[in-house]
Amino acid sequence: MNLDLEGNYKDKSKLFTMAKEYEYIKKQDKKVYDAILGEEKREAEGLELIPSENYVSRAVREANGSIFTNKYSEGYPGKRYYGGQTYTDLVERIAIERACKLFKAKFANVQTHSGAPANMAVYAGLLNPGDTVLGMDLSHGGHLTHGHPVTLSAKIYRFVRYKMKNPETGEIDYKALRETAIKEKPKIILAGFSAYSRELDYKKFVEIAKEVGAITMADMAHIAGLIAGGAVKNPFDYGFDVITTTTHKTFRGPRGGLILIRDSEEIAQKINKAVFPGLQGGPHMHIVAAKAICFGEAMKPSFKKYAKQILKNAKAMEEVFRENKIRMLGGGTSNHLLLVDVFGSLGITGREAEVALDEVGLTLNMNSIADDTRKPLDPSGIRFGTPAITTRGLKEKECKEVAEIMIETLKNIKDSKKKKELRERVRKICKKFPIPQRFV
Ligand code: DSN
Repeated sequence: MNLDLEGNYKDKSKLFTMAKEYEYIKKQDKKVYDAILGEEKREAEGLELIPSENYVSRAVREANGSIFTNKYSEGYPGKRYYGGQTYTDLVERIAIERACKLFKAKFANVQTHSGAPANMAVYAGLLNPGDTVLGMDLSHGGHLTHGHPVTLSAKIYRFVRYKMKNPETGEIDYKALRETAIKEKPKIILAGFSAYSRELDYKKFVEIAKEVGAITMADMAHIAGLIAGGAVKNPFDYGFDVITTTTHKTFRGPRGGLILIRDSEEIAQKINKAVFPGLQGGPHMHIVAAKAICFGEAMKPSFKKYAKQILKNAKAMEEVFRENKIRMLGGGTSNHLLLVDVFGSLGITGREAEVALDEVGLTLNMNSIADDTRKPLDPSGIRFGTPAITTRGLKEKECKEVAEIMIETLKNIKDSKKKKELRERVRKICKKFPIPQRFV
């Protein structure tokens, strides 16, 4: 094996050497094996800038592939509907205990499959059909599951929105939020985002919610790892009632969801019932085991360092974009991501930018910007972030170089020769910073 005891590559010139892990797949199913190897090569030879992606530890992947996948365990620890639950109970209790400790919550549901079902479970547990939720507008950074008309939740519940007051600073229009809350009487006020680069004023949310008698829910899917690592504020410190999150993204765990309840047993029971039997059947216990490992990793001092470095790296990229006078929504970043108006600044669309950057080995996604006049499938912006490249070991200096490569690519979008040179620069960084196999 080309790995040292820490799981890092001994020979850094080898970009991917994990093939040995898949010897059974190789023997049994060559087509799937080739697809896995292709993905490994893609991940190893390019840099992942999608702010919701990351590289999990070897231990998380091992738990993901563990024999817990064989087991049905409907119910909750100590109250299951099938026999043979000694170890599922054990592992789920570990996951719950660690999740509660990390976020200072009294209750946690670790069974929800991902972020969208976690949000749906909160709505289903705490609302009646037709009830109102006040959430962030999608084009201002909110998420599809915060009531976009294409979702099932929008067909069942009534969503009303708040926006930023000023897209140049990212400040939320708290005055309008309060007025809407008083007028619409939401049962839930929802804070959270998937394309917003600033911190929220949780205290203001709680004050407004108290005034109108609403429950406060924070969808922290993007920044849960930053909260766990102490790099940004925890909504529970300001009195929020419920947090939903994914366990991948900045959290660096398996693809999955998590719901945390600050202290209300009544809310916790309603949400547990909504997850099972309301929305899901048997939990995916191999994922619950991987979540427990991820939460354990997030408790270590090295994770705190990691979370802080994500922010420093994003700031370093911000500087380069500012120097180049490229418009950033929110005027920059206070978290792990940046949303850049490439159409307004450089006259190229988000899609064109995404394709060109992919050609040089930088993966990110096109994204709508606030009140975008362009369509979501070819919007004005791109969204990128630093969680994955920070896991890979890049620091401020290298992140600045990545930002410079991005800007050179965007300014030379039709110049194939230039893009080839830039591709080589990305490859060099990838060779110097291979994907770590184990980092805790
Ligand atoms: N798909 C996730 C993201 O990229 O932000 C949110 O669901």
